[in-house]
Amino acid sequence: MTGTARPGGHHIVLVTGFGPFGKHLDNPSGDLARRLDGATVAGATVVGRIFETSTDTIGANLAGALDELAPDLLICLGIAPGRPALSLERIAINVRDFPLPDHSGVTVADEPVVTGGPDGVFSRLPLASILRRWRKDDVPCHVSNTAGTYLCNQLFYLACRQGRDRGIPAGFIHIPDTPRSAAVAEPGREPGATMSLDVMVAALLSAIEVCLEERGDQVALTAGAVA
Ligand code: PCA
Repeated sequence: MTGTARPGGHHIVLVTGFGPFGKHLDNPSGDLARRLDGATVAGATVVGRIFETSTDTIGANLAGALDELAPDLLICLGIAPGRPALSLERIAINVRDFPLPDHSGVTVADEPVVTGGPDGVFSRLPLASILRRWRKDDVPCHVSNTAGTYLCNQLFYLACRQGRDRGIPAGFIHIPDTPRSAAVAEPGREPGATMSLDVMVAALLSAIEVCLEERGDQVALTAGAVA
């Protein structure tokens, strides 16, 4: 594993979630980060943080948490309402094009995340190994080729770049609604796909374990999609 080994070999895993946005007053990605905070996985300590869903603060919040904690692994989480499975995001793109205002009321149309940055950056998490573990554990999951153009893509893009600069694995996982968050966002509506927070907590703990065990072996990612 790369990263900053502390005295005694103690490692830190940073897991981030988001606060509310739009009609998603109850964002399960924040709940998941909170639930994982303080967990121990393979001797590493998980620190959960919740970021405001605001385009102007997200970069500083990420950089601040990375400077403070110097983690060995960074996994960012956000909700993708309606998706039926955990989405291992493959690529972040250098676009902010918001379908709705952020939580501070800011809307951005067709602007880059980082001016002059590369068009796209790949996840630095061992996606194939996580996918294999989740399939073995019967966790609904897939590799997604788009994280959208909203705050999650913005954070994912920044996380990949920061991860590369700091020499640590970093990436993004979109999660489904929970039964409760779906009911809060769409009161009175038939719920779409949901997944319980307990299932997601267990899945994230095993994904973290896989990331920490990964020796950097190249495992082919067989998760192609027809457009
Ligand atoms: N999901 C949104 C932003 C915050 C969140 O949890 C997204 O997919 O961009």
